[in-house]
Amino acid sequence: MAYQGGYPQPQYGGYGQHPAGAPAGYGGGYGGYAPPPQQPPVNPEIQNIFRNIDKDNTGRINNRELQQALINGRGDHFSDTACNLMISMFDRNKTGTVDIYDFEKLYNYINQWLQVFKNFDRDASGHIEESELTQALTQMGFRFSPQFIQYLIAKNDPINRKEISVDQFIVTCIQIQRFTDAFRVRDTEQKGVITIGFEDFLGIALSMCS
Ligand SMILES: [Ca+2]
Ligand SMILES: [Ca+2]
Repeated sequence: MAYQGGYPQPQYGGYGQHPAGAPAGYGGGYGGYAPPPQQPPVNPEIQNIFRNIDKDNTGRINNRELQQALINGRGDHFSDTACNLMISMFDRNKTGTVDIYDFEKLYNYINQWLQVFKNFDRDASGHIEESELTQALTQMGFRFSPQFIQYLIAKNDPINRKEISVDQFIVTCIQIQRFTDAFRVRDTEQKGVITIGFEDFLGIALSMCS
């Protein structure tokens, strides 16, 4: 599996960890199933936001509730994919929902992405166009060909608006980061080319779909 060109080089630093300009994810969770006994209280402002989003008062926010709360620059709700992906990153007990402690981290993470998006949306159009995406990915340490950038946009943009929305931008960046991580550990000589076994390949691909 050859993957020429796009693969960031070590001199950019931090690549595959948290490329410059992209939020660090995962919030350090994974510790256990319940908040630690000394869990600090959640900021009251975030408690209010949580209560507003948790429409059915279950004390947990699911994909649908998060979708209802997040609107992109086209006035559409964030996609199923985007909300599932972000919830899965902070959902410590793997229920597909987040409690208030998970939500505090998720909320900060989303806000960091919104800030990143705003910084890269140079013309303040509310979308990321080709030149803006090129610049964003370059600053994150990637070197992609114009053709690959066009492919990324076309993949997200079936009606050919030549732009991607904020939720598509977040999903695209997270997926690229994850695949880059998987690639990098196999590219031991850092040549930008790996040989990969079929099951290993399927394992990576399927893990990205879950
Ligand atoms: Ca709920
Ligand atoms: Ca723009």
